[in-house]
Formats: sequence, structure tokens, C-alpha cells
Amino acid sequence: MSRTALRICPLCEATCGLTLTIEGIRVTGARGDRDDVFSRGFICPKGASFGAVDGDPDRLRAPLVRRDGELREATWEEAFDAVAAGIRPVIERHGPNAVGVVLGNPNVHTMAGALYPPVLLGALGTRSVFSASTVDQMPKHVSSGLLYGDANAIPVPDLDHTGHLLLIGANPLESNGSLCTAPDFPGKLKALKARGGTLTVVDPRRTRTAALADRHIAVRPGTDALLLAAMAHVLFEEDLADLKHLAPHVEGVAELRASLQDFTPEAVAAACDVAAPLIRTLARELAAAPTAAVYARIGSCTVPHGTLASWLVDVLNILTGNLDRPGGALFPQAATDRTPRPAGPGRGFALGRWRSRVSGHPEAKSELPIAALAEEIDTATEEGEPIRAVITIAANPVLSTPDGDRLDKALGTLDFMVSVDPYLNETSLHADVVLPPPPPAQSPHHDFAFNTLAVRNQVRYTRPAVPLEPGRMAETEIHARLILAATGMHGTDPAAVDAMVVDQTLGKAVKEPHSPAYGRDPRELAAQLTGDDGPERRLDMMLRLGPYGDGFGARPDGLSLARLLAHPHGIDLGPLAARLPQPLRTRSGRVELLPGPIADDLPRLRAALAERPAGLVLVGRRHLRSNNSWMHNVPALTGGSNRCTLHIHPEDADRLGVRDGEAVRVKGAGGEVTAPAEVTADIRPGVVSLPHGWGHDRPGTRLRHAATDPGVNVNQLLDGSLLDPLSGNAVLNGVPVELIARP
Ligand SMILES: Nc1nc2c(c(=O)[nH]1)N[C@H]1C(S)=C(S)[C@@H](COP(=O)(O)OP(=O)(O)OC[C@H]3O[C@@H](n4cnc5c(=O)[nH]c(N)nc54)[C@H](O)[C@@H]3O)O[C@H]1N2
Ligand SMILES: Nc1nc2c(c(=O)[nH]1)N[C@H]1C(S)=C(S)[C@@H](COP(=O)(O)OP(=O)(O)OC[C@H]3O[C@@H](n4cnc5c(=O)[nH]c(N)nc54)[C@H](O)[C@@H]3O)O[C@H]1N2
Ligand code: SF4
Ligand SMILES: [Mo]
Repeated sequence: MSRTALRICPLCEATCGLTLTIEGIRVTGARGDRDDVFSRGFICPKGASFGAVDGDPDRLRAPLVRRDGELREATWEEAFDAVAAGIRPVIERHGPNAVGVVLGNPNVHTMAGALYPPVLLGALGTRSVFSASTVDQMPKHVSSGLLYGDANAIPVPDLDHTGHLLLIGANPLESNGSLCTAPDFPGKLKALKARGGTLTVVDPRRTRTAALADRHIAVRPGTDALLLAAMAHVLFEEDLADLKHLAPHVEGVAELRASLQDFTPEAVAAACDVAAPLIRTLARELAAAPTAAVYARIGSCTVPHGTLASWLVDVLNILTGNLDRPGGALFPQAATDRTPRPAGPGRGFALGRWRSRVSGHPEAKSELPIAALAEEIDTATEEGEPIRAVITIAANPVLSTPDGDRLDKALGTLDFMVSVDPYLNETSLHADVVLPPPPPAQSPHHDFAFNTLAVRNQVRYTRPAVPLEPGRMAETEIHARLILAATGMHGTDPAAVDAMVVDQTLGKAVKEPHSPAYGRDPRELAAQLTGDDGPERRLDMMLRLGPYGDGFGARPDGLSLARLLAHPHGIDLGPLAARLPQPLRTRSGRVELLPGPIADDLPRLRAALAERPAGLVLVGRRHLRSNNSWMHNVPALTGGSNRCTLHIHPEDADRLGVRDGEAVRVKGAGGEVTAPAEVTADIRPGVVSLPHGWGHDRPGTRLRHAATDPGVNVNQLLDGSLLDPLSGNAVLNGVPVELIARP
């Protein structure tokens, strides 16, 4: 007998609602939930394979603990005993910074990953914090921090209403969107065109997204900041800058104008390989469009000028009056956001409050560059202790960050390592304890992060579609027990972690005059919370305190967990709306258009005007039926076009004697790999492309299907020394490589 259950898809940022077919505890089918208030039935091939991802036989079923050098199945009690015994002595002997915490991408896709890592980091007090953000979107956080005073205030393009979209370094037809949560991104782009709007795509590859565009600009990798600076220059020069409603909220316009003087279209054209008249046209089109949004992603972030490019995206939206207005780029308001406080000056955003021990990289958002993780483990200095213990949660840095071989070796020298991960993979194989979360069907789901980046305000929550199998532990409980074991409270009831967070949050809310809970008794409020467990009570608390909440009775029609549970397909909270100046947290209380650290980085961009790569450069790419490093083990999602091949333009192939399908050696600063060539005119000359997340041939993993077609690790071509200096983000795109055709 089969039944159905709803489950929000955690496999990418689009957060589609799925209807799962379930037999016993097995998910045997998945289709789009037509009644989902946000996704309206959309599904992609990954979502359709939810059952295969969920039921992968290589997922670990029980914790693993290393004994006599070997990882063996153990009980949960033994596993957490081992964690406490492994981490505490390191902290006691070497201090908290000797414990490194590495947070990977799926933390943004689980409730546990949203609710517990902040508590863990607070309790550990370590500065050795690394995450996938510094191989991804840290430049955007830094630019938002500097412009708006809040690193998480990221405007998203109003896809459903904009008249003109300038899309840079993103391929949503394969990725389904990022820092812009939009189920059916492809359909939204088609709808934009159908209503007479225009789409311009800037990408060195002719992607499926570029093929859909009215205009595709095959820019030279790594030069978007120059291109965007020249567009801003044209807006000033041709008197097209018009801040409209934003004018009273923005400072630094004249200073910005002066600082961009050198970046004329004529000056950047050769570096970008985009003709100056075309750059002028792009700027004029942006200014002339009834509404427009500039939106940029991975290709603009993982480059030497990532923060400048991220900043210039917002600068263009601001100079054309498109920030914070329908059809432009707006700040979403999620149901679990903190109660909006009144507008006014804030504390601002600080960068570089401390530095990494070995290379002195500045901290950003309390994180150090993940590209520096290996050296923080394997290099002794006089500044302090190297990292001796590592906690990885949903992270596979051996494949996803520069120079995996060095990190692989470094992880092997640790005193202790624990991984919260469903797989024994290239990273977790080094752990002394592996704590496997249950498969997604057995986990609850709410998108704390992605709702703050969604193109429509809405809220949805799904309880586990399948009850926890015997022997499994909820990932929320794994995190809570890990916190207790790592902080000297091993053995305490894990519910204590949630109770502590509830106490602290309510204790603070009752003292905030703008909170609906102001002046009330926190114990009385805590007693009102509903939910089956700690995480649900925390969700209830956040909803009730939030911008749409019931304020614990102050607004009886408002949101609560109970109300949300009564709406299994979610609750629509309306289109994005103007919010400024409320989200601003800068010291001035205004948008600070030319922040100091940005101004200080502009000379480096000016120097780039003269730079031209001598040889080939490498860029990445994503495949629709894949996700970073961890979905190559699902047969239904591999094969076909989802292959680890080197894309190369026919002209380059001819010149170098590279033939389609034949192996070619690729050399970079960090090492070399050999991959089959795929000759295609869909990439610009001078550029080659390899996807990331491959290289599943390391001994000791348990990824049987992935090992049959392992591919190569593109990040082995990098040595980890190339970073965007402001954000510490690794440079993954536009890096020089050499090719050697196999004889
Ligand atoms: N060259 C190059 N490198 C890149 C990129 C690129 O474009 N080019 N992209 C970068 C980007 S954007 C990112 S985000 C990073 C990703 O970097 P990572 O986050 O390190 O890599 P993922 O492959 O996403 O691996 C996530 C890990 O989470 C585990 N996992 C899966 N589901 C769950 C779960 O429910 N709970 C837990 N606890 N674990 C789970 C997986 O088994 C895997 O070990 O890679 C980066 N690396
Ligand atoms: N199917 C699938 N979906 C995913 C993922 C996945 O691995 N597979 N990963 C998820 C994650 S973690 C993320 S962060 C998002 C990323 O989402 P996107 O940013 O949309 O990801 P990509 O498909 O890598 O698109 C980046 C594009 O930038 C281009 N590019 C490279 N260098 C440059 C440059 O210097 N300038 C410009 N203008 N373009 C450049 C590349 O050719 C590529 O087409 O996708 C998410 N969704
Ligand atoms: S687009 Fe993303 S969220 Fe939607 S079904 Fe596909 S993988 Fe899941
Ligand atoms: Mo990412």
C-alpha cells in the first residue's frame, strides 16, 4: 500500500514543494506539488529522483568510530563518548582556536544546519571557522555588509515583474538559481521574454541560459568588475544616473562618480574583450528599461575582484533607481526574520577584526578563507597553535576547495576529527567519528535561509515524510548532542540546547521596545510554544516573533507553527515590496555607496585594466542532474551530458592538437589532472571548462557508483593562494592553465 506525503525539496535553492509516493519507509516516486503556494508543481530531474537520492544504499546507517585505525559501526552512545573524549583534551591543551569547524553547503538546506551551528560556534568560541561561503558567495556578503551594514541583506531580482534582466556569471537553467530562490527559474525567464522584457547574459560560455537571452556577451573570465564599472561610468558620463526614490537614502554618489572616472568603456574594452560601444549600449538599456535588475552569481564571485563585482551589481541597481522597487531588486522579508526594528543608524559592518594565523587573511563575517584550511592545520607559526581537531558538518572540502591533496594529507595528521555526514567520502574518510544524519524523507524541512532570498515572500514547513527508522537519530539531535559533547556537557539532555536558545531569545525580545513580546514574561511566552520537539518549538518562536507573527497573541491573525501546520502547501505572504530604509544597519543609517574598503581596493581594479592572460584560462560549470560533490553516487542522476569533460573551443583544440573525446592533461599552479576533451563552440576561445565536485577515486570512500566514473578534481589545479582579498573567497574561475594533448 502506498501513500503520499509532502516534502520541500532540499536538493537546490529553488525549494520546490514535492509530493512523495511512499511505500513503507521507501520513497518510490516524487512529483511537483501543484498546490504548493510557491512552486506550483514545478519539479526538475533532481527532485524527480528524490527517492533515489534518499534511498541510496551507500548512505551510512549507523555512526562510525575509528578503532585500531579502522572506521567501524558503533552505537550513538559510543560515538558521542568518542567525540567528547577527542575534542575536550584538544581545547584544554591548546585552546578553542585549535578546533576548526568546517560548514558545508547542505547546512543551508537542513533545519539542523540553520538552527545549531551558530550555537556550536558560540559555545566553542573558536576563530577557526571555515565554510563553503568562501568558495561561493562571501563577496556578496561583504559588499552587502559594506553597502547596507548587514551582510545578509542581499537584494534579489524581482523575476516575476522586471522588464529587463542583466544576468552575470549564472546559469539558472542548470543550477535552478542561487541567491535568488525561484522555483521554475527557467519558466520565469521565458515569462519575462513573453511579456516583452529583455534578457542579457554575460558568460564566457554559451550556456542554456545564454541561448535563451536576447543578448549574450562572452566576456573574458574575471573581468566583470571592469565591465560593470564602465557601465556605471557611462551612467554618470551620459547623465543617465537617476536614483529616484533612493536619493534620500544614499550617500557617496559624488565620490563614487569621481572614483570611477578611469573606467571608461574604451579603457576596459580590451581587458574584458567587449567592444566599448556595446558597453555603452548595455548601460543605456539598463537606464532606459521601465524596470530592470542586475543579478550576478558564481562567475562574478569566485574571481579576483569578486567583492568589487558584487558591489558594482548593486551600484548599478542603485544608480538606475531599481533597488528596492517592484521590478527591480528588492529585499525579501522572511517569516522567520527577526522582528524588524525601526529604521535608523546601526553598528555597521566590520571586516578584518582578526586575521588567519599563517597568511594573515582578514576575517569576513567571522570566517576565515576555506582555501587556508590546510595551511592552518599543517603549518606551525609563532602566532599560535595549529588546528589539531576538526569538526566538519555537511562539507566535503577535499573536493570542493583548492588543493585537495594538501588538505587530504593535513586532515590525516589531526589529533581528532568528527564529521556529520551521510557518506563516507573524500573528506569524512579522515574522521575518527562519522555521525550520519537520516535521509531527507526522515527529516523535517523549513528554509530559514532561502526564504530570505526568495522572489516571493511565503512560508512553508514539512514534517518528516517518513518516521525515523529504528537506530536513526534526527540530524537536529545529532547537532545538539555534538554541541554538548564538544563543550564539556556530554551526557546532558539534548533538549537543553533548544531550551537555552529559547530562554536567550525570549529574554532578549521582551527587552526590545519594537518586539511584540516587549515587557512580557519570557517564561509565560515559552510556555505558549507548541511543537513536537525542540526544533519545532524554536520554529514556532521565530514565526511568532517575526514580521508576520502572532506576537504571542498581540496579533491574533499572525503566524505560528500551528497556523503553518494547518496550511500544508504553505502560506503566501505576497510579492516583494519596498523596505528601505528599514533594513539598513550602517553607521550613517543610509546606503553607503563608496565604502572605505571598496575605495581602497579600486587601485587593484585599475591595475587590472592592463592585464591580459598570456594563455588559456579555466572556468567551471554545473550540470542540471548533479550537485557539487555529493550526487555522483546516484545512478539515475549520472551519465548522459553530466560528465567530467574539458570543454574547449575548436580553434584552441586545433591549435593544440586536442581531439574530441581524447584525454588531455591540464596543468595549473596546484597540480595537474587528465580529462577527456569535449570540443564545443559553446565556450569562447581562450577559455576551457571543467565541472567541480568530481575526483571520486580516493581509496577509503564508500561511494560505489561514483567510483565507477570518478572524474577528476578540478580544484587540484589550484594552490589556494589566489583569493579575493576583501572577502577571502577563493578564485575558482579565470585561473591560468596549460594543456598538453596526449600523444
Ligand atoms: N572549482 C569549483 N569549486 C567549487 C565550486 C565551483 O563552482 N567551482 N563551487 C563551490 C560552491 S558554490 C560550493 S557551495 C561548495 C560546496 O562545498 P561543500 O559544501 O564542501 O560540498 P558539497 O559537495 O556540497 O558537500 C556537502 C557534504 O554534505 C553532505 N550532505 C549531504 N546531505 C546532507 C545532510 O542532509 N546533512 C549533512 N550533515 N550532510 C549532508 C555530503 O555527503 C557532502 O559530504 O563547492 C565549491 N567548490
Ligand atoms: N544542478 C545543479 N544545481 C546547483 C548546483 C549544482 O552543483 N548543480 N550547485 C548549487 C550551488 S552550491 C550554487 S552556489 C549555485 C550556483 O549557481 P550559478 O551561479 O547559476 O552556477 P553555475 O551554473 O556554476 O553558473 C556560473 C556561470 O558563470 C560562468 N562564469 C565563469 N567565470 C565567469 C566570469 O568570470 N564571468 C562571468 N560573467 N561568468 C563566468 C560559468 O561559465 C557558468 O556558466 O548552484 C546551485 N545549484
Ligand atoms: S529545482 Fe531544485 S528544489 Fe526544485 S525539484 Fe529541482 S532540485 Fe529540487
Ligand atoms: Mo554554492
